[in-house]
Amino acid sequence: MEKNDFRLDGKVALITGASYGIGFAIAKAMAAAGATIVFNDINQDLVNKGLASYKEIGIDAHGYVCDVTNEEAVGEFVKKVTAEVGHINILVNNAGIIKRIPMLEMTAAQFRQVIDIDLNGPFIMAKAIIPDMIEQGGGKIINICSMMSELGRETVSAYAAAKGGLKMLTRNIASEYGKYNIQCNGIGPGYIATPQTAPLRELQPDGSRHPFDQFIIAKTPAERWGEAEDLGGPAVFLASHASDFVNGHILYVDGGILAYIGKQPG
Ligand code: NAP
Ligand code: GCO
Repeated sequence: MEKNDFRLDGKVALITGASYGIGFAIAKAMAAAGATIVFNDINQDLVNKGLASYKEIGIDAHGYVCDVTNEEAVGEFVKKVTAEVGHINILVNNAGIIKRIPMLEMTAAQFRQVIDIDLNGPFIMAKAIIPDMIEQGGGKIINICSMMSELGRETVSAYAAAKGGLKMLTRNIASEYGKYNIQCNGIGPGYIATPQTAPLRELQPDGSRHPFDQFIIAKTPAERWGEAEDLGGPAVFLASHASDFVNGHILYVDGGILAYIGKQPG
């Protein structure tokens, strides 16, 4: 093992939807390991907010407006980044949404929207970037999966279908492009305290913790929600030479939820 196997110096990392949240934390960790950071979000206001946040912590990031579901826009985005910043060595498919609606009340349009962003988006991004990775002799793709890549729960049918599909897209990219020295792996975060899960952690009118918040604490051996920063190290590992023989793997960073039956009530 070379001493700098965990470094990302000289690499360009593109993290989608990384103005804040998990994407921002992963970008922070990759920058600390030496990577040049590129990110996108769906409007200029969010990109500007992201650029200011990166600047605040000393990261000179490159921000672009791009909707990951728009194949033409993604093609232009990737061309622009390659011309203005350099060849993309690391792609993190992080952008994603969730809709918490009972399946029988969810419209097909709502279902399609989640699938479009959470599954079609990563496909479109990877398809746009893999050809240049092949030209460059290899690359790293990290798809941000979920507990819902393995488990279901009420109200998240579209999200679970998307994240289950993303697990298999990860394995398929690994299978199809591993021969070009492209490693495609997933990170499956547990329950992480970000804007996406804020509704599940809202204090109740009587000041008590949200029932779902209490449920997650009981289901997690670590007895806490994850912080976005908990995902930085695993992401740097999967983006670095230290993981060159890891391919098609979903690395669950969940405090032990998937291993644990849950704390007995009372
Ligand atoms: P978040 O706080 O909602 O951030 C998601 C980011 O993606 C936002 O910046 C969002 O922009 C952007 N985005 C949404 N649609 C997009 C599109 N079409 N094109 C480009 N960017 C788009 O979510 P998060 O909690 O950081 O989660 C990030 C990823 O981790 C998601 O894939 C999520 O499914 C996954 N995840 C989260 C958790 C968790 O507990 N938080 C656990 C497991 C997996 P807007 O603000 O404009 O929507
Ligand atoms: C939910 C949560 C989860 C997390 C995450 C868990 O409503 O159950 O939002 O889906 O976002 O995906 O790994």
